[in-house]
Amino acid sequence: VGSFQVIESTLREGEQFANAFFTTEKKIEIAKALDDFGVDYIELTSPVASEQSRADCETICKLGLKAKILTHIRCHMDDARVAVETGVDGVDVVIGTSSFLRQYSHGKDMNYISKQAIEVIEFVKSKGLEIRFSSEDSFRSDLVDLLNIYKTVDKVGVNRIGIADTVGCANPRQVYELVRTLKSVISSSTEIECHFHNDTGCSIANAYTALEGGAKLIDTSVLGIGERNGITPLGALMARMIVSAPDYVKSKYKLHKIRDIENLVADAVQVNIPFNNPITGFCAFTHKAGIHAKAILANPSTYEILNPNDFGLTRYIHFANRLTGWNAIKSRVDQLNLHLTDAQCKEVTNKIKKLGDVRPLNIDDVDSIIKEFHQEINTPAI
Ligand code: HCA
Ligand code: CU
Repeated sequence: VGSFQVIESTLREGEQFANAFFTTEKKIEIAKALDDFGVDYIELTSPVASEQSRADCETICKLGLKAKILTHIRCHMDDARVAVETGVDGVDVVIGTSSFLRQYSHGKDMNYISKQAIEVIEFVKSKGLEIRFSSEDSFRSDLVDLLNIYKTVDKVGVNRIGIADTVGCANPRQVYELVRTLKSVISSSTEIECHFHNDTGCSIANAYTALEGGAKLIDTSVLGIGERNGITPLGALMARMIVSAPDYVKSKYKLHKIRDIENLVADAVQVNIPFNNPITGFCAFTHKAGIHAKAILANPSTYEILNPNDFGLTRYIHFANRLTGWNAIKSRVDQLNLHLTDAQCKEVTNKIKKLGDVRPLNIDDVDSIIKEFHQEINTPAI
């Protein structure tokens, strides 16, 4: 899993999110932020989707970003002819291969798909551009059909072949097996790219097992936005991968920018950051139970697999509640610059827990109990 790459699709898959409407300025801002973060590729909406989509694609190609710019098209010469004129570095081509999509979407058989794919691939390559061929709905496609089409395009020569879990049905084991199988039939110079929808909550796990199986590239979007409930989120993938490949992830990506990028996109599509989002959810680094707080104060690794400092964030000990413990309260006492012995800290903790049994507490409640207690013990009895 050591050296994976990110194909960031907020400006393609993400545009398919129910709330998304990106102005040209917003697209530029997002593309620059993603580039600065360190993604390898930025994928843009097809230039044939609309006139403005085409113009925006050209504009982003001219920004001179480090990331390679891709656009995403149907496996059709009409689209390919427009795509190669936009200034992109590469073209991602996709066609549905499952019987569902063949029957109800484009209505083409596998022979036709092969012929079309070869023509498009050769054309894009003749323009000196990178090319990826992907099958849509790969996990509900016939395996023989799938391997045949991949072998065909691999023989013609592509930079990447893609697997797409278009409906989010795949589980990690199926992903691992399909990637392994695929790897055994294509040439070693062809990379495997994967695209996972999150309908059943497996998009991050599937991305991980794909990499374990030998895939090299993962499609992401910021906060996972996309069609329906979206795809593998960029931030969550970073959380997963910093644990599995810490040196690589820390040296390659500007992790402390994640929060800004997520805020930028959340704002643009008018959603909140989910409370339980990896890394940036409001409580992602909040520790509450007394036992946890005590251990965290002694050594954060006891109850943290991610270090908030790696993302420019800080941990928080939630001490204003009835589950609190005297170590957490002692640390609050220190923060308040008051001096209490351990025994006194235990005593004031009991007062706090008692009130916490009656109603929810906030920090002010705790601070006043501490201050009152401190004053009492320092006021000489008359
Ligand atoms: C879609 C297409 C796609 C394409 C993925 C890919 C999918 O919007 O339906 O190009 O690999 O999920 O199949 O996003
Ligand atoms: Cu998709």
